[in-house]
Amino acid sequence: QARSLLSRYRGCLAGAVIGDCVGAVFEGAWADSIAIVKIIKEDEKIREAAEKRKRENENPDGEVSNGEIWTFTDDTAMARSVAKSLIKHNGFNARDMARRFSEEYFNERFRGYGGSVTVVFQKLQETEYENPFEPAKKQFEGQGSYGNGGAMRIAPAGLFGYKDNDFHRLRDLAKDITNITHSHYQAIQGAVLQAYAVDLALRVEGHLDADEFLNDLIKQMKLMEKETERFTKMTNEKVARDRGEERSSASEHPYCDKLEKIKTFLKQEAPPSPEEIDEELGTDVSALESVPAAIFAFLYATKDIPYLENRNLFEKTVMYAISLGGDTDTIATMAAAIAGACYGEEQLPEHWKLCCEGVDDALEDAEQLYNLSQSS
Ligand code: 8NA
Ligand code: MG
Ligand code: MG
Ligand code: MG
Repeated sequence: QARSLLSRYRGCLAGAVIGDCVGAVFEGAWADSIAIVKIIKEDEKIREAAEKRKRENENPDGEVSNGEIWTFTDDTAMARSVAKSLIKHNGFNARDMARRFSEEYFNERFRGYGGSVTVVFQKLQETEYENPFEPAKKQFEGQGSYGNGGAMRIAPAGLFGYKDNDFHRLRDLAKDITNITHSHYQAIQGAVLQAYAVDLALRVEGHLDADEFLNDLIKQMKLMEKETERFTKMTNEKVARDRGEERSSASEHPYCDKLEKIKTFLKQEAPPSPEEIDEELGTDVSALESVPAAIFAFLYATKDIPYLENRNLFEKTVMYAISLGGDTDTIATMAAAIAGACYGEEQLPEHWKLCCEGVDDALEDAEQLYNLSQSS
């Protein structure tokens, strides 16, 4: 099935919005054996809302629809700022992006932002975006935030960087975008990993080879983790000392370890349980414990999953990602961005597109990013 590049761009950004909107319903939920059934029920609700909307649209003289809407959260609010800033400047402009992040937050504070990132918005505004990277560096006593707030918004960078076909340039772009709010190396590495995954997904032709996909990611992440190896070792040892342990057993290349673990999960006979996935990959608000889960969901969706037999690969990715529990909107938005880039807009269910807030806006941004990718 040939998927046009434009369809992939649109699938990626609109897909990300859908993952956020549907995932947000389940944010913080614990994964359990009936998680998928609850998600199917929610999907039924969306289908009914879409039917209602369509009927009302066909009958313009009838009652005006105040039809139910699945609203987006901080993930989409920030992703659209990234997209619009890249489009406006045909590249990265730190001050402009910082301003967009902050203004978006102060206009709509209710979008469910992370607990600490709002301090950054406050300081950025107070200093009139003079030094757009400074406030983030001061977070967590100078450590920087390791939250997934960089990775959750990075998909437009994957679309913007696609034409260069250059991992180093894409890495630098994802770093810059993330550094405005998240300076911890794990937040940055997670955002780079997610950007790479989107880029690779855009390039998948025909059959998706999970091993090849993972090996490509591991190759790039090895280089990145090599650079932070010594620092990671020091940090791990300090944490161990603080806990009164003699040695640290923590890894110096945690992203590569998790990507390897995904390979194992995909190969093993019995499907991994939600508990195992949470334990080995993680499903929380940190970048390290959510980006690998999103990549895993995307790859696992090519398998047979109970209750999802009649769904396409995009739907399976989103529903399975949500079923992992934890930071569901963010894991689903990241998994959906990758799946949308791989499978194209054709796989986005009509009723999700109709009822998720912000889909049309994302489609327009995607179109403009596509146009930029076609001009040099
Ligand atoms: P952030 O930078 O505020 O980080 C999120 C949280 O991670 C912080 O509030 C801290 O608890 C913790 N954290 C990050 N760095 C450190 C550190 N160096 N030391 C100790 N603790 C640390 O915000 P963000 O933009 O990264 O957050 C993104 C997530 O928050 C997304 O999931 C988004 O949807 C949102 N969110 C998630 C939930 C949830 O429970 N899943 C709820 C509301 C909002
Ligand atoms: Mg969110
Ligand atoms: Mg955990
Ligand atoms: Mg979240």
